[in-house]
Amino acid sequence: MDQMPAHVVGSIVQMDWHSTAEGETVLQHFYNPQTSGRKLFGLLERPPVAPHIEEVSYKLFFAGKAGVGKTATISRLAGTLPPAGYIETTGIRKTNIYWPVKIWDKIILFRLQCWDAGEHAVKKYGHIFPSCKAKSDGVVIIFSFMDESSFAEVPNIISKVTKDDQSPPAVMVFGTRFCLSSKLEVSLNEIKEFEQKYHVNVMKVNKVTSISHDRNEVHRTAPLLNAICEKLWIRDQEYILKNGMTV
Ligand SMILES: Nc1nc2c(ncn2[C@@H]2O[C@H](COP(=O)(O)OP(=O)(O)O)[C@@H](O)[C@H]2O)c(=O)[nH]1
Ligand SMILES: [Mg+2]
Repeated sequence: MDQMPAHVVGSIVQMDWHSTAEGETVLQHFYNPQTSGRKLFGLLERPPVAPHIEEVSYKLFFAGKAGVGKTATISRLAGTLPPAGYIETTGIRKTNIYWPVKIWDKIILFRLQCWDAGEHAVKKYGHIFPSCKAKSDGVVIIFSFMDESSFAEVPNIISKVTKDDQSPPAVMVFGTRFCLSSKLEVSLNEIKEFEQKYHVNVMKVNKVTSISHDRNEVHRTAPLLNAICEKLWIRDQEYILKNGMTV
């Protein structure tokens, strides 16, 4: 694991920028007028934002026990409807998510290529996990607050995705089905200990009962997307710094 202390989330990316007039103007191009949800962009598409806006592209791998909500979380980040009911992801699924952020005084368009694989495929075919992990810039490890065993697996996944790697991916941990009014299987004390031990912030993803297709969806999802983009940005800066110093 990296030895850097966990940074303060929101110290680089402007966390409330999407609610400003400028942010809303840019985000306008990300909606699908037919569904009023966000648009999905194909491999060769890009949201029609001003051409001077710089685009950066990253590969993100979503890992975690089957059923914890990897596919549902990606749909939520993409602003699209999650699949109805539980369908195990077959093979590898890639979803492109475009998200604009403001870093200092500059708007940067992040393209997050999210890789997600079904448990069955990972177990059956040995190459699936390595190919999802290969050259990934970030790994989002997902566990469920309602499943203690999924949380117990997180340290193993961290070591699996960071060991023997010259430039390990940024590691992010999301806990799904978080709900203060229910009895959680994973306690907040356990989370605190984990955060101190592994120097990562655990992002709590609220239990979603229904995804409403309104533009407020963006405001609920923005903190997660901003935190991901900030982590990736910091990893790049550290990489540049490290290599600059060793040359
Ligand atoms: N209530 C609730 N259900 C969820 C949440 N996330 C996922 N689910 C449900 O849990 C099941 C498994 O989710 P899925 O994303 O397919 O898990 P995966 O195997 O990790 O990709 C699906 O039926 C989802 O609808 C959540 O935050 N809240
Ligand atoms: Mg899945």
